[in-house]
Amino acid sequence: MIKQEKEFQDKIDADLTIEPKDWMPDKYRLHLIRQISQHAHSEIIGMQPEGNWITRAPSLRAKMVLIAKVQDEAGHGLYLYSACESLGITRDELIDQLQTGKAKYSNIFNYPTLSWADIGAIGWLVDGAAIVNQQSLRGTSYGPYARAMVRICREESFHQRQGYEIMSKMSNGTKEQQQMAQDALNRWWWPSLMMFGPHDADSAHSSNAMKWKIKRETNDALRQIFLDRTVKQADLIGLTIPDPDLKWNEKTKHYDFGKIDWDEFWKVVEGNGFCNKERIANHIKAHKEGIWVKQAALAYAKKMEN
Ligand code: BYC
Repeated sequence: MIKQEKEFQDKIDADLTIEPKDWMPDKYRLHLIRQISQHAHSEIIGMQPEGNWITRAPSLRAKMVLIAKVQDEAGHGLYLYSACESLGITRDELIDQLQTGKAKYSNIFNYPTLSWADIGAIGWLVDGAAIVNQQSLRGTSYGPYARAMVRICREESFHQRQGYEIMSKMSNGTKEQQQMAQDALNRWWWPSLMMFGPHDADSAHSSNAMKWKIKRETNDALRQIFLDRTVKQADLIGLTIPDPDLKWNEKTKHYDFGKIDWDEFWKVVEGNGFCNKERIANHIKAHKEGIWVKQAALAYAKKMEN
């Protein structure tokens, strides 16, 4: 091992953060660009399924809360793009990777939002899963990524409650509302479990990610934390988790659960989910239509420099 590499690993082992100007192996840098950009793209694409319901929110309060949440996601994307740029890649390159399908984003945002209850399910399950993952990432070894996570986690916590409130109201509402809430849970449950990525044995990047403390916990460990927490929350509001194999395991003190459909997962992340094409087409369109804003902002900044 070359001297620089040893010093780098020693820092990580001592739980010190790696900062943009520190020496780092290329593989670490590229690993982070891949993960942070995937994370940023997820925040930005994730605005679409929720944005779909802003005009149809059932009350002014619900509309205001949803708008605030969607705006937060834009902010998360921006912190994450900035963290990613500190690794030596430009925003334009990152956006190009997303729009040409070179970069992935979370599987979950390729499912449609069919009813208002889906907005509840996204906040409760999707943000709930994201919090578990992101709380762990607050301890990630790359300083700018870890610091971005602190604020993001606070906001995600509000998002999770926003979703749980909707689900709780609907499951305590009319029979039709209860059915809508259960239907949303049925559709979002399994894709939410997939958000944590493949099982540890099939996770190509986990071994380096754990060695470099990019990940502090494995995909399966985080999935289990989310599952244990969420089953109890579903019980509390009278909803049923759509898994006949779900049962409490007295020995492990965790819930055992059924098989995840990994064929569906790979189909979706490889671009063949319900909404992949629509999500990317919307992103490209928004960029084209908004180019004049970017040009005006850049021209203004240039004028101020002179
Ligand atoms: N979806 O070796 P693995 C939000 C890919 S947004 C798609 O385990 P890794 C919100 C993976 O990229 C929050 N692809 O990978 C926003 C890899 O393929 P590549 C989103 C996935 O990186 C708006 C391959 O599968 N959160 O909360 O060690 C509204 C093998 O996987 C997924 C984050 O992005 C997936 N779910 O672990 C509401 C968290 N999982 O790259 C809410 C940050 C895996 O070799 N990311 N793949 O082509 C991470 O923590 C990690 O990247 C993962 C995957 C746990 C996701």
